[in-house]
Amino acid sequence: MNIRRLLWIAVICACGSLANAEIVWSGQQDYWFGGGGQGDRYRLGIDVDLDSIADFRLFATDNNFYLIPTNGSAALADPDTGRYAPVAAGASIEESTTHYEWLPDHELLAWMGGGGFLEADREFLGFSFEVSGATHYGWFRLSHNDVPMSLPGGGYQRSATLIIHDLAWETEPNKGIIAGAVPEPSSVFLVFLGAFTLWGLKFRKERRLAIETE
Ligand SMILES: [Ca+2]
Repeated sequence: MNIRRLLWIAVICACGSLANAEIVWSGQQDYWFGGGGQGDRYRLGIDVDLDSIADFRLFATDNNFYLIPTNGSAALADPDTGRYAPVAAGASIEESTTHYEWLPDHELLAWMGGGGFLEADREFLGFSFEVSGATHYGWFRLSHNDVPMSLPGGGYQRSATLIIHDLAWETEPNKGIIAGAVPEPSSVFLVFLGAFTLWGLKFRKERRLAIETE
């Protein structure tokens, strides 16, 4: 039996505990997403609640990182720039989050020299998404590294990475969540060990598709 099958069995066994959970947390995952330098394009589907419907997509090309909310999702943006921006640890992510607006659009997270998540160090992106037509709130914890790489013969190119450390979401509809809040230690962790396995599967599948079609 391979490790992937074992993970999904763990998911099934842990699902019974979800009924009483309020916040679902991924555990520390530290998922690295490359920036797609030199014309490459990478995509990653993120299924927050494991219903096989992507709630967000990450898109990267030439070291520019975009967030694409899907199926009614949105994320918090700075109304002055119109772009996604970090919220402070401990801030309440809710329908009316002070100093932010909800943006449902394909928009930049970070690019060379700019963006709300440029060189972010474990910063929080507040998000909302829909489960059976009801709105739920959550957060991603992200870091961004923008590293110049020397080239033979001189010069350099950039090689950026976006790191998704973890995520959490509130299972009660319309209830806000505190940025950085996690549940009490429980078997919920096992549920999202499986979730990130799904990310990986989607990533490889979509990446192949991107390579084949673009
Ligand atoms: Ca979903």
